[in-house]
Amino acid sequence: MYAVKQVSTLTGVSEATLRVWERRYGIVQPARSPGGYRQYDDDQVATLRAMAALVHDGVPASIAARTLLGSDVRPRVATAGTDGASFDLVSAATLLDPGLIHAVLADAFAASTFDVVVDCWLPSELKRLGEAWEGGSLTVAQEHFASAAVTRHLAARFEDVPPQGGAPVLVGLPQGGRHEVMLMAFAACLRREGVNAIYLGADVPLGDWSMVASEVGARVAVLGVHLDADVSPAQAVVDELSALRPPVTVRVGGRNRHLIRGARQLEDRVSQAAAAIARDLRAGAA
Ligand code: B12
Repeated sequence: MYAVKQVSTLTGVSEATLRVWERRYGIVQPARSPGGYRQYDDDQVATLRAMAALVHDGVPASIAARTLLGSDVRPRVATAGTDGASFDLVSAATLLDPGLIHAVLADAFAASTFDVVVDCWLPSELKRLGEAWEGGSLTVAQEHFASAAVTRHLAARFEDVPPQGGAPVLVGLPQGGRHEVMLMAFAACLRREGVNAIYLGADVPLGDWSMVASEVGARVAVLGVHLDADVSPAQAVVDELSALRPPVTVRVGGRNRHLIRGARQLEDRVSQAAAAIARDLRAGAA
């Protein structure tokens, strides 16, 4: 167990801030010694270190806490005209209210940087959406309503940045794959990094990948690999593109990416993954 002073040294966060994070966000709940002093365990120190790193990267403390605490915490996105009530993506989906979902998205993107929204807020909201759907409190139609609104919003952000030429990067899902939202967010990040992202979207047939790569002269492709059922179609795309001469380098993102052979794995945070590709392209190493 660690005392608050030791935790402050270990995390680089002042004792006062540690107490504020605990009181305001419930980020950790340290035990108390018989004398009433806070006592932190290793897991709690690790959580506070992660929180400190996010805040250091410019993530607002409230969003950092939400990200680390996962979907248990209801993100509050205030919307205009709702008498101060706080709404979120799941509430907007439940109500099937187009004006509200538009406001929730506009507010979320206005409240923070694009990167923070797509790296922190959006994944946590999508997970909550999944839990509500899985738990039966949201119908398929309500989930579709929300996913489609988010995808449209992200697509608009993609279109906001005109294509700038340069080495094309193909972005899509393998045959059968339909979990497109974070891929769209990733493609918008790529565009914002100045990369010539060619967005192919969901369920791209195997044969089309090499055809498109040859057509546009792409040397890099990015695939999202989510469900177990996506693994084998994704592997087939990687095998086919790597066999082209010259080969197309494939990068993979999504929760099942580690099951793919012959492709480099991208990290979870889509903005960071896009930045890494942009860096590699600039260095000629993609
Ligand atoms: C929206 C949604 C759908 C929508 C997708 C609409 C769309 N346009 O995208 C629709 C309705 C089509 C759908 C269908 C299905 N879905 Co669905 N879906 C979801 C939901 C709610 C959100 C998906 C999402 O965007 N997740 C993205 C983020 C939040 O999670 P993540 O996958 O862990 O991704 C992280 C990283 O990997 C990274 N990332 C993701 N993609 C990429 C890509 C790149 C390039 C990079 C760098 C990073 C990156 O971002 C996240 C950051 O932490 C999830 C719930 C959930 N927990 O994810 C279920 C979920 C993924 N779906 C699920 C299921 C079962 C299905 C169906 C099989 C249901 C059915 N019976 O038909 C089908 C399969 C469709 C298919 N063939 O692909 C399950 C999967 C369970 C499992 N472990 O395999 C989930 C988890 C829901 C649940 N709890 O049951 N789904």
